[in-house]
Amino acid sequence: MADTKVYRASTTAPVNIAVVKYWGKRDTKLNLPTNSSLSVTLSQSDLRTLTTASCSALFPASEGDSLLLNGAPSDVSGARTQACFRELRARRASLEAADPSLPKLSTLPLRLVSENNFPTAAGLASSAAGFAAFVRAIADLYELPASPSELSLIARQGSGSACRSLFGGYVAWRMGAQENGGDSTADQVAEASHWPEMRALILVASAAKKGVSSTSGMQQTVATSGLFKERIATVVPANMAAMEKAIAERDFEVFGEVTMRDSNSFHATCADTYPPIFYMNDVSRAAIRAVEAINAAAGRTVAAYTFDAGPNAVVYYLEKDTEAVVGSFYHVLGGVDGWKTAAIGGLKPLLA
Ligand code: 2P0
Repeated sequence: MADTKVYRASTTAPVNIAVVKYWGKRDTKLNLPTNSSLSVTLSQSDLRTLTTASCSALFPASEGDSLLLNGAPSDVSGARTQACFRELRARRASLEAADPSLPKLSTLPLRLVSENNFPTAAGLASSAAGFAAFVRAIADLYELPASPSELSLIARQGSGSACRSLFGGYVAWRMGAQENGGDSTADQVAEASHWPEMRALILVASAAKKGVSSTSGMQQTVATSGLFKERIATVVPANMAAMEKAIAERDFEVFGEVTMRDSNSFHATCADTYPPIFYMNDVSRAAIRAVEAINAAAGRTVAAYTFDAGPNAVVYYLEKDTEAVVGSFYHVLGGVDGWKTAAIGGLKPLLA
C-alpha cells in the first residue's frame, strides 16, 4: 500500500552573537573560515527561529523542495541551501540502505516553514538561527543519529555562523585544518549555567539591511587587507585563548576587554579593506563612548560592546551591574542624535 503519511518535525534554534568574530573564508564552496570564532548564544525565549520540516509522498514531486520564511516563499536553489539538503539526504539514504524497513523519506520533496520570533526591525542577522533550525528540523525528520557537532558541520555550509547556533551557552567554531572541512565544526566551551549572570543588551541604531553583505564583504577583506593577515595569524588565536580562559574563570574584566578589542580589530580590517567597508556609524560610535563612560564611572569593566556587520550594538554585562549599565544607557544615549528614535532592544538574558 502506498505510504500516505505526512512526516513532520519541528525545532527551534537560537541567535548567537560572536565575541571573537568570524570574518573570512579560506574555501568559499565549503564555507571554511580563515579563523576560529567564539560566540554567546542568546536565550530562545527572546530570539529564536522555529522551523517545521515535513515530507510526504502526497506532496507533488513537481513542487520540489520549498521554504516559507516568515510567511513568504523563499528561494532554496542557492548553492548553500542545496548543500544542506544534499548532506542531510545522503545521511538519510544511508540509513535507509542499511535498514530497508525504514520509510524512503530521502527521495521525497521537503517542505519547510520557518518563523523568527524577533522583528526584522531588530536589525539582527537571522541566517545563523535560520540555518541551524533548518538543518536540525530536517535531521529530526530523518531521525538521523547525528550529534550537534556533526549537524554543525552541515549548518556551517548553509551559513558559517549557523554552526554555532546548534549549541547553547558559550560556543567555539574551530576553523579546522582538513581540506574537506571535516574538522571545521562547533563545540560548546561552557554551558549557559556555568556563567548564568551573563546578560546582553541589544541597541538598535538602524534596522536597515546592511549595505555590504557579510559573504562578499569578508572576501573583499581577505583579498585586499594587509591588516587582516595579522588578525588571523596572531590577533584571533590570542583572543580565542584569552576568551576561553576568561569564560572558564568567569572573569568579566578579561571577557569584556577581549570582546571589545576583537570587535575593534574586526572593524579595523573592514576599514583596511580596499575600497573600505564601514559597518559602524556615528550612532555606533556614540554607543562605544557610552560604554567607555559607564566603565570609567564604575572604575572597572562592567559593560562590553560588540558590533557585527552592521551599526547595531550588543552590550554584554553581568546581572549585578544591570543598574550601572542599562540605567546609564538610557541617560547617556537619550541625548545622542540617532538613539533618540532608536529602540532599545531590551534585556536579553541568556539561556538559563
Ligand atoms: C560572526 N559575522 O562571527 C561574524 C561577525 C558577521 C560579523 O558570521 O557567508 O552570515 O553566511 O558564512 O555567517 C556573518 O557571516 O556569513 C558573521 P556566511 P555569515 O558572527
